Amino acid sequence: MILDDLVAATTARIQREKKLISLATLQQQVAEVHPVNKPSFIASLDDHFGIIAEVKKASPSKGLIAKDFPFLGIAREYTKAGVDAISVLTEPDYFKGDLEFMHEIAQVTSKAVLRKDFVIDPYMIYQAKIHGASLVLLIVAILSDQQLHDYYQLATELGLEVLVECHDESEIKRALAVQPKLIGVNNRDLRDFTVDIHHSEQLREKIPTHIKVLAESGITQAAQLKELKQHGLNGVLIGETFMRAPDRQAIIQQ
Ligand code: IGP
Repeated sequence: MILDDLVAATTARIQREKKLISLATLQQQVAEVHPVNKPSFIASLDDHFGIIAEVKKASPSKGLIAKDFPFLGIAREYTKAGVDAISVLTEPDYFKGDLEFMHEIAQVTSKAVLRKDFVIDPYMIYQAKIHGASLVLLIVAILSDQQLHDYYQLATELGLEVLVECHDESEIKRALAVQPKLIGVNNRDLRDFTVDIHHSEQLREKIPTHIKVLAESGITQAAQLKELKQHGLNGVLIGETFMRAPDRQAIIQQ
């Protein structure tokens, strides 16, 4: 399945990157990073339904999404439209992302920034911090319990917020073991790419209400937001619909 390919590609990529810049160097750099002046995304969910807008050039399920990819302009539009955070794909092989996109976006937006990648090594968490992220994604399906625990801890120590991504009830159980503040339920099944937004509504019930929950993927209409709110979801992560919108500000503000 695609996740195995993504993990293999990411593992190889990180081995290459470690040869160029060692973990020890990153650990040194992280100590010199200025504290991020960005608002807490998780705290923002206390008083409203949150929106994370994603900057994504391509994906394994949809192929090329944005032929023209003015990523800084897109991030500025998201910022002006008043989203709560910007998610930036940094995975190069399947999503045509780049850590540099996130680095530059973090400098032009006042919003929280999420590193969207397949974190399988602490190295990537240091990178996220150094390149301006305020949140990292940890995908339960690709991590052992020990890794999930250790990476969650490391991110927290570095002052990053964590979005723990789950797709089914057994993953939610594993996620709850780290006492996360924020869980994302991915509506897309990465085995066959089918999307069902009721998925996040159903799984919301399995998560204690003090934990914030986002619905991720497949959101195309404003009416769906209303429905998700009614089911106790605290926010959404939207990629393709915003990327393809001719007028991003108008669609986000409606
Ligand atoms: C956004 P969509 O259907 O709105 O473009 O989906 C986001 O949820 C999706 O990109 C995503 C993702 C991920 C990407 C969810 N989990 C993990 C990469 C890695």
